[in-house]
Amino acid sequence: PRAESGFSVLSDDFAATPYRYFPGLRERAPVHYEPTIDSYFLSRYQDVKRVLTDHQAFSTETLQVRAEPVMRGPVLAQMTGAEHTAKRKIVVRGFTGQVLHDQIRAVHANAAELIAPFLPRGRVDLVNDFGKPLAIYVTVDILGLDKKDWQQIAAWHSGVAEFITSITLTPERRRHCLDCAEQLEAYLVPLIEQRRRHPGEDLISKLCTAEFDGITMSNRDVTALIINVLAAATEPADKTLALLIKHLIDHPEQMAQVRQDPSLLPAAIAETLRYTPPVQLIPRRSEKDAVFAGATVPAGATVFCMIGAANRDPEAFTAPDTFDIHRPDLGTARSFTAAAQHLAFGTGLHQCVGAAFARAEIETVAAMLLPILDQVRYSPGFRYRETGLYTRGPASLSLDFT
Ligand code: 2IO
Repeated sequence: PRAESGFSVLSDDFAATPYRYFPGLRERAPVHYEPTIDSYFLSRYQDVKRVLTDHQAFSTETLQVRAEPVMRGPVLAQMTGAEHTAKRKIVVRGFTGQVLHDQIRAVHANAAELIAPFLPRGRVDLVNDFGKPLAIYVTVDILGLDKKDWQQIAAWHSGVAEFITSITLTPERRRHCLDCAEQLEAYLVPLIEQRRRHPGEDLISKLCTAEFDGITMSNRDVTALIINVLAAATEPADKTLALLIKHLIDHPEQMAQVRQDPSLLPAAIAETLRYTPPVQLIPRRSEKDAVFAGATVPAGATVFCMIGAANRDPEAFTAPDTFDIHRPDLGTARSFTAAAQHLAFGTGLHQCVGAAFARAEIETVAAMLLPILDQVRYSPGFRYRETGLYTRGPASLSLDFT
């Protein structure tokens, strides 16, 4: 497929199989302009890396329209300077050490509870039966929300996620998303006020009482952060898990190796994130004219970093279209840190603050599932299909086992 005049990343063809178009984009249209949304799409590894690390030239101002309306306040990724440093440290503390250890216990308990009813049946849709509810259950536990509200929270989350991950929204859908966010905010604010008075061990309490360099979080900060955590811990989780299991099913030799040696799981997760990043687009605003491979992006433009395309750039990875958990250029040990080679968590100052949690969550669930899902294979007649341009993953993954 050629990425030339007339080609659009908003076309049905691209949505069906984006990976087929990445080589053409990288080679012939590394700065691809979409007139209908007045945005530039960058597909080369070095260009994406530059945009995400040159914070002077490329800002996160895009989030003011893409996120703030549903986050009900400014999120971490929008902040700069001392405020960003302090509040990021507070959030890091909420996902490290003993706290992370307790969160992973919750992951394990929730995963065991959710998979149990499917064991006697020998069949599960890993996305809709398991991954999606699991992601919500875990987030509800971490935030110390009431488990009985999970379906309501899941519905509000869908609206919030739809808003953040849509390239275009009809006025009706936009209204629906904003309604979800407003109801979620109305649900959270009294809870935040109560936790301020009587703090517990949950993340909401920790955010309310935290202080760094004299900087503390307002109710608006906490609300935005909680909605941010809800979206960020939920939206990519079921996708990453399903993609990992899919790639291992499609590569039986590597599946056997991981089953035999679970210490290979981090490499399998990192390679899944490189090969098929669940977050495919990261937006930035150019603060001055910028030249890429001869093409100019004007100041004030919206720039989308194409993470899926960058992660398969042959300039950055050898045989990029091959799934290989042993690839030497993966740098597994660093894959969940600031030194990661792949760009699935972004890079630079705003790199994913939940990367260590994400790795621990997926590793815990996969380590639990693999022995249970003995002889795992696609269910008869199952047709694999991925959806999403912004976040992307399997629509479903129907599996038979034992
Ligand atoms: C609203 C796509 C859910 C994040 C943004 C500030 C969200 C931010 C991301 C990821 C995943 C989302 N951006 N996590 O890309 O916190």
